[in-house]
Amino acid sequence: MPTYTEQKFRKFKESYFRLLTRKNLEDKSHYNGIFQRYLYPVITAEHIPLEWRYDLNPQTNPWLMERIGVNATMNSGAIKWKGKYLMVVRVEGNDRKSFFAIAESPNGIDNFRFWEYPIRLPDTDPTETNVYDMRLTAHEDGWIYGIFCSESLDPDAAPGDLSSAIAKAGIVRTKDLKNWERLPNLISKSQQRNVVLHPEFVNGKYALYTRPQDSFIDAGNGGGIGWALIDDMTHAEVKEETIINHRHYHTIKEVKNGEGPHPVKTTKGWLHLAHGVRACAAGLRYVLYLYMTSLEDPTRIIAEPGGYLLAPIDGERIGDVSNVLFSNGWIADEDGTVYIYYASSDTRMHVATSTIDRLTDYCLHTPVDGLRSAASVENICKLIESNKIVTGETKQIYL
Ligand code: BGC
Ligand code: BMA
Repeated sequence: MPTYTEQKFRKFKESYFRLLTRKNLEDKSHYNGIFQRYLYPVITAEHIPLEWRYDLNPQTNPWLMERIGVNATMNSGAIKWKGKYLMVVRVEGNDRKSFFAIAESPNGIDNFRFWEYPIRLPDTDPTETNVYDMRLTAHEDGWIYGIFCSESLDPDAAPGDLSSAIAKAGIVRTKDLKNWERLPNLISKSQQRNVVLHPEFVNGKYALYTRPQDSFIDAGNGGGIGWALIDDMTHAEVKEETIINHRHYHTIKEVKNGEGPHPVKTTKGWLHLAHGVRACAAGLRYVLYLYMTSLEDPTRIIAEPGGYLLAPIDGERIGDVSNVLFSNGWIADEDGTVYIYYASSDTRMHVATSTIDRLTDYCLHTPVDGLRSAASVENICKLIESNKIVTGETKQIYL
């Protein structure tokens, strides 16, 4: 007969495996024809392996107490690897320290499981306090690069100011996602948080999407998504930076914006996913938007639909940092399906699915932001006009 404690341990493990193996379902309550949301988040703090959090020996932990708490799983890079859908998850402990860990799924929408250990990132700088938001790029040079934010206390912070920080871009590379080689941090005149490697050489050079900012939080007077050509990733230095995607007054990206994962190559152009931030009485609001650049010249915008693609809804609105959607990972499959992995409110990971065809159609046929209310009304009136023929039919259906 198993003891009461043994039974408790067994039941606890069973409920964990039920969570891991739960089938995800399309969320039919929201429709827009552009993407499909799913009912359950794909990775939450509850998905973190029990071995990382609990002493599973009933002798030394008779109360089955959590020994190391995990606060959130969020902002994850993504890659298809040996037929599996992988995320390099930003895991944040109860101690506020973030680290990276790989979780893998057979189908991209459920059954995500973490590998046995979190990533032991080569620890090269004792002042580096926190690491987060890794973007993965399988580059045509044969390496998989991970670029992430490496954060330290600002050495110039006034005494007693324990919040001012500086953000640098840390760089690692790997061939197997197990052994990671750390390269020197990106050298750049300004702080950098959202740095992303373009998957192809451009004019024989590596190309980075950057996000220059004047201070840790403020984009400052420049801002926007930048572009820089780099000679050597083992000594990466931003020498010249041009802004390719700007911020504008009274838009979803008025305060700041940043590249999400690396863009996807389509026959019509490079498809980009980015985040835009605006300020409001409730604080910063983060939403996701798309834009496209030319295949011939990846710095030239060829389409930018007005407004956001994805904004927080329902339970997504609430979390550690509420009113935030953030994405630094998506997977474009061989059959044209796109898995958009996004975090809600710095707390949990979700997936939304779409296709390359739908997303490019959305980019090319959604009116651009006219930047003024009057222009938005004009866009609606144009659509009403062109709908006049079908409206006749619609009215008949209603009657
Ligand atoms: C947090 C990030 C956040 C950044 C700017 C960091 O300390 O870990 O999640 O994006 O501050 O607010
Ligand atoms: C940042 C990002 C994310 C985070 C967001 C909201 O600037 O880099 O890490 O999701 O703020 O807190």
